[in-house]
Amino acid sequence: MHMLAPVLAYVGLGSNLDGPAAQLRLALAEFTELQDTRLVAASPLYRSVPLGLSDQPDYINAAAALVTRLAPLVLLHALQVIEVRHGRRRDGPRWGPRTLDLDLLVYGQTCMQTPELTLPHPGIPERSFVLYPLADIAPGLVIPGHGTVEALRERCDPHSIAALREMTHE
Ligand code: A4P
Ligand code: MG
Repeated sequence: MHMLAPVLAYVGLGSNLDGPAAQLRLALAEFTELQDTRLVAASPLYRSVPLGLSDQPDYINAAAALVTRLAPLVLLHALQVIEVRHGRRRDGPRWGPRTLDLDLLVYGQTCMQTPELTLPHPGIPERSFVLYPLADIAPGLVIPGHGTVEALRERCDPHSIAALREMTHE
């Protein structure tokens, strides 16, 4: 069977329900079980002010690097299986609270725009909860059309995000 060459991809993790930090730590462990995929880096966890609906708990956010032979849509579907396993429901409001949100931020240098998948993820340039963790694991990563993660992070609001202390149980 034809095998795809390995590609470096980045995933943004977010949760603000049912023990968000534990949700993220478990999701990172589940990444190590993904078929044809290796977890190569994970950022520390951050606490961030909710974007969108403000009447919801703070989020815990992180980013992870994967080397994968899965095609973009196959990887997205594998991430959605993990979201569902974490009790993710899609009947709430857009940008409302969730147990686990996994966004495919970047897949190599691929640019695509389909109803199911936009790459790179369009929210990256203005989201400090994406750029702070991503800059920890990939400061020199170029977001196609937007420059490096480090340069984007320097331009984003530092007041809406803070590193989470280690061993916090929230
Ligand atoms: N989709 C398209 N492109 C992608 C991509 N690159 N990665 C499609 C993942 N999914 C992508 O997503 C809706 C649809 O987007 C999917 O069916 C997929 O095919 P969803 O996860 O079902 O719904 P959602 O997450 O509620 O919508 P959306 O617009 O993706 O919201 P965001 O942008 O994920 O924002 N505040 C803080 N502080 N931290 C957060 O993590 N997250 C959100 C959610 C809001 N506020 C937040 C945070
Ligand atoms: Mg999402």
